[in-house]
Amino acid sequence: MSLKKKHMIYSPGLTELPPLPNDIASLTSEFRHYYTHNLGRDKYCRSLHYAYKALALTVRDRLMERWKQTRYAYLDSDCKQTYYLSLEFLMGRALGNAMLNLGITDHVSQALLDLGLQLEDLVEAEIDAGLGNGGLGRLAACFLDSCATLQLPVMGYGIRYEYGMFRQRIVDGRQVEEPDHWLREGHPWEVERPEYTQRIRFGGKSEFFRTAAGELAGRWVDTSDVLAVPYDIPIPGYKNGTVNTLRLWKAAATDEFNLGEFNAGSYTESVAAKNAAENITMVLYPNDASENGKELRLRQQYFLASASLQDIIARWRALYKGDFGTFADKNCFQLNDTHPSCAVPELMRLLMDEQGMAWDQAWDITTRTMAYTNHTLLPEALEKWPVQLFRNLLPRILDIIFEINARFLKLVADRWPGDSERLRRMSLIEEGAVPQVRMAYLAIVASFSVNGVAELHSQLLVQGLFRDFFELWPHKFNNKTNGVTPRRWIAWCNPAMSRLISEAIGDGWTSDLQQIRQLVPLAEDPAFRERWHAVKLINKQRMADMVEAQCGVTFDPNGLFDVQVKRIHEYKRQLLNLLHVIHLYNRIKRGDTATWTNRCVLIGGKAAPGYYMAKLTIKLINNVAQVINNDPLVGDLLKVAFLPNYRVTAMEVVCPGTDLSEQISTAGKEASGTGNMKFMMNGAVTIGTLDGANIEIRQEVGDDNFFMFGLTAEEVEALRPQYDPAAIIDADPDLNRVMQLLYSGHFNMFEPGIFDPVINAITSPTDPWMVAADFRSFVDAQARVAEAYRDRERWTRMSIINSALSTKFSTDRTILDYNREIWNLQPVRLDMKQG
Ligand code: 26Q
Repeated sequence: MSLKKKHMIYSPGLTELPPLPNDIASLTSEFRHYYTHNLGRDKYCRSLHYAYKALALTVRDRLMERWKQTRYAYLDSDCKQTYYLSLEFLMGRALGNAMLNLGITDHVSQALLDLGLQLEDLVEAEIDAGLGNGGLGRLAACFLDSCATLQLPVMGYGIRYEYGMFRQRIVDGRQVEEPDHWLREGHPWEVERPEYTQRIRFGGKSEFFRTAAGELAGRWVDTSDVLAVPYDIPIPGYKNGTVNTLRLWKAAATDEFNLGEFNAGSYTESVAAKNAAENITMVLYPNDASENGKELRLRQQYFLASASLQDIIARWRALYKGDFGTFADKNCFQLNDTHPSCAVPELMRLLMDEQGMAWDQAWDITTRTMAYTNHTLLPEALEKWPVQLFRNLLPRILDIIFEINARFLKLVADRWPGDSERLRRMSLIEEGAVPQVRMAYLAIVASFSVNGVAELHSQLLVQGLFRDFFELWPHKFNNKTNGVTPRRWIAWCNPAMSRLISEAIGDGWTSDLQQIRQLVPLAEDPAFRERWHAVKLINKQRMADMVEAQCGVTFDPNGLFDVQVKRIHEYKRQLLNLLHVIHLYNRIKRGDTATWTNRCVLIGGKAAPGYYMAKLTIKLINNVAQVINNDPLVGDLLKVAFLPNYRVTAMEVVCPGTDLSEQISTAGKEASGTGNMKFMMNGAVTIGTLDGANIEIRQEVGDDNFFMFGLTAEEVEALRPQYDPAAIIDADPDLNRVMQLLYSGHFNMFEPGIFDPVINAITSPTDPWMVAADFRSFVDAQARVAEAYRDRERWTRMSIINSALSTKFSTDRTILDYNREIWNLQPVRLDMKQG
């Protein structure tokens, strides 16, 4: 105690500073200060990185005061808080977003110009924070932006992976993965907080004992521990003085790590063995469907859950000591899919084993604070972990899961006496050769709210995967349709369109997207349409420049820019897109071009490294592109490119430049989609199936402004038993010709047979994704697209209407829904009004 006191300081004068000025001269002088005095660079330094870093530090300084004030305001108001627990936060770049939300972009740009520097060049020097796979991770990032903008006390908790999502290179048309060591040159946005380090247990054994009061209690002994060290990242709201926190945990070895070996004299070996502990946060798993049974992944999940909960409980105890009476009224945990669902048994353990609570009180707190969001409809993607793995790694946690299950099954048995089949179906433990823990069921049983991410998805969940649970607890289930933040996905990534919109309707739309509806009547104004079209052309040229640089393919901005960017997955049906491309190529070869719309097709996305069919699809796209782009007969009629290393930063260029957004998943398989919303906001028109949020997009814009095609989710399931792709191919001359081209090896002349698995998948009556079933309908819809695009006035009208009616898809709306129906937080207004 006295030791601790000696190291403590109390000096208000140390931390009370006036706000930093944002005028051009101050920005210039601080930028120069960081560049020369802090980073030690001089006029001979040629690396842009240091200029970026100096600017990042200058901007970060302006967040610090607001960050502190936000913390104080939350403490002072004693408000309820929500914790967004997620294994992924796909943040992308931070600099532009911070400047935008502080409202200092123009001043910074001018300050740099005075020094002979271009802001864009410095922005480009920042490496993406790629700590996520795709939709689920990016959604978490958009949520944080909206929570800060709405001044809601929400904190993100995640993992500080040393290596983020792999970089994708294309070699000979195939994906090659390279490690993404994104922290190599430092990350100026993070602040290490070693004083909040937590200790995480693994292994050992669980035992029961009698407390002094004679009660039976559990404890976890002989564990091998790992430290969790937090790094905080500021999350600025839009021009409102709020700065929230994203806290990311890094694993570190304890000092007693392998003490045994140390004492035996093998000092170096034992220090080297620290690696094992620090491996936990080394790398993001690059699968966007669950990878079953990997011990390291379960370690990551428990590590995040335990570190975050211990951190929250430590803060609670600092204020309320041992009184947990209002804990459930003041705290909420939103689980981003089942990945952090170890939080359920871990909160029980902490409350019982560490805070001495009895089961019923701990369970009451747990079930009043946990809320679970589901992001998938694919049954094979529901997370399950072998019981044996839990027993070895987290024995005390497994005890608690068993106890939760025993009490839950009793409840089910009381409600449906004698229905043992139902007990088997609903058990948290799947019996079989390898008994497994069903994580989704664990999350449902412990949560007061379970939500899907689009209307259709939420409906299908309660009719399908979670039907039994819906019957038991209908009140738990609800929908929260996804969104995207209009700050990054319009204001930042599309400055030309933002200027035009603000000139027309003022700039209130950035934080109140409802206002963008005022563009609807302007769609009928020819002069406005002309300006809108001019903006699109600028954005298409920017995208074409990127495609030229990255793929070596020339896109003419007068053509229709037809884009599908997302993870490569069979259910997303990049193959269907490709079949249409081959069909167009075939038409050109046959001279069927009397009416024609020039088209530039861009496909991009990463395949999970172990997903064979997805990787083969990338190879096929590249081979088809190679043949088409080099056929002199084709010329500008059709171009095809595969964009390597698709990521947040690439989407910032792609979505403003796109005319046609491809959202063509097999109906009933894509939970929501969020790329569809980014495209819509930026004035792209969608060609899509009735899947996920596409349905709601079509509802907003109407059938005239959306190209719908394909079977419905219901029709897909009805057709499945008698699905006969061979008959479909036979009956459709266009599809027949496409398949003939594939069979003939036209796209793999020197690589015989390599695409046989693709051909077999398409022609198989058990093809789960029913690519052939939707071919005709897709090609017909594409013909309507081509016709619409030839009428420039019509297309531009559709484009404006899509932006104007995208209001629903702002995460500001999504978050207000979460807050009204799940979190019940009070916004905390701050005195510091601007920036
Ligand atoms: C789980 C266990 C082990 C290893 C990996 C995983 C894992 C990791 C990531 C499982 C799934 C994911 C990611 C899923 C995802 O991104 N889903 C998407 O979520 C979006 C946001 O709600 C939706 O819009 C998409 O429809 C959905 O596919």
